[in-house]
Amino acid sequence: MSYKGTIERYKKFLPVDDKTPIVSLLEGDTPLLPSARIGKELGIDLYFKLEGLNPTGSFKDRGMSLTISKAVEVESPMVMCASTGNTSASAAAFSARAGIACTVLIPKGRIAMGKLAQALVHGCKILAVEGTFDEALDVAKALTDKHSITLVNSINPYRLEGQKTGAFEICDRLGEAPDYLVIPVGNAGNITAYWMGFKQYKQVSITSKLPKMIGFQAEGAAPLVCGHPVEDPQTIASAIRIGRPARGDEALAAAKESAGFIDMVCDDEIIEAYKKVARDEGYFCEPASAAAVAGLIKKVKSSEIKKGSVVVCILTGHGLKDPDTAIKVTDEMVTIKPDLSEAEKVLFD
Ligand code: AN7
Repeated sequence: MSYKGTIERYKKFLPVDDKTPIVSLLEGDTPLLPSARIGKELGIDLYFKLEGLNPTGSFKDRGMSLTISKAVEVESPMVMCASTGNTSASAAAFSARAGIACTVLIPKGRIAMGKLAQALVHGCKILAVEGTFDEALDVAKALTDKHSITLVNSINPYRLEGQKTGAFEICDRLGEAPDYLVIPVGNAGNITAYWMGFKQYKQVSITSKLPKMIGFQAEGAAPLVCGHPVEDPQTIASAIRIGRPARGDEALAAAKESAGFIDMVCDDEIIEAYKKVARDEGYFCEPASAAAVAGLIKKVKSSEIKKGSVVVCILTGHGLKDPDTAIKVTDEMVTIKPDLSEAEKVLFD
């Protein structure tokens, strides 16, 4: 049996035809891991979608496969994105695969080390912008408006089309949509894409129900919760340090239409959940992904998410993307001499 990426597996639901060149790294088909402990503690039937197991370590690969394929189809000379790190890593990898030029704009000093390493090693052009992500995106938009360069941020509709395959996989695996879909929100493309995917699968009767869409932003970067843009967003979860989400209106509409909501969690809650997933579940996700887990825990405790329900939580990116944060928020290492008795003393005294 041959391996298939997202486009080949879900061709009939995507805007492709036989002439579309498929650029794929066999992304998607990520595990839906049943929770070992957190679900039981909360009294819900909980699954984690391990999007960090995509080829570049985040969910961005789903949308990037389709977006780069379409850019190659129209013979675009270059693709470009602004990014808090994961989009740039994915764009760099898929462009390398396609053999197409790629430029990424990143907020200087504000993206996680693993993500920067990825962009560097794939050999794209990197512009480190002295400013926020939102300001970098403004420059990317201006450049792509003026020159013949394809913007591959989630303003590009193909990004959402590709990312909706995550919703398809969940329904295919569970037999229908869950009661709740819990997801972190930054530029707001992913929650928008998942909602599109669930609605499309309901239209063709693959699922009979739709989930409530529950999104979480970080407190210092929560424009959709506060109801206004945030000029200088702050959070330890650098992936979602975004003050003017490009798909904000669609995300709010998805929450409303589905009878869900978008709320926020603070950095302490994010870090607590980040360690809890690693320690109670054995899976290492990045801080932005843990925002969803933090929010989930809070909302089950407040009964805004009902006990007994089926919940899928999207763990959007791999923990190894951001080793600095992992090391910064833990300090449980004991230094010893290479000596048996010293080791025994530390372990058993
Ligand atoms: C791990 O890479 O915006 O709400 O430029 O990397 O669809 O933006 C990343 C976002 C959640 C939020 N989790 O998703 C970028 C970027 C992780 C992320 C989000 C991001 P959206």
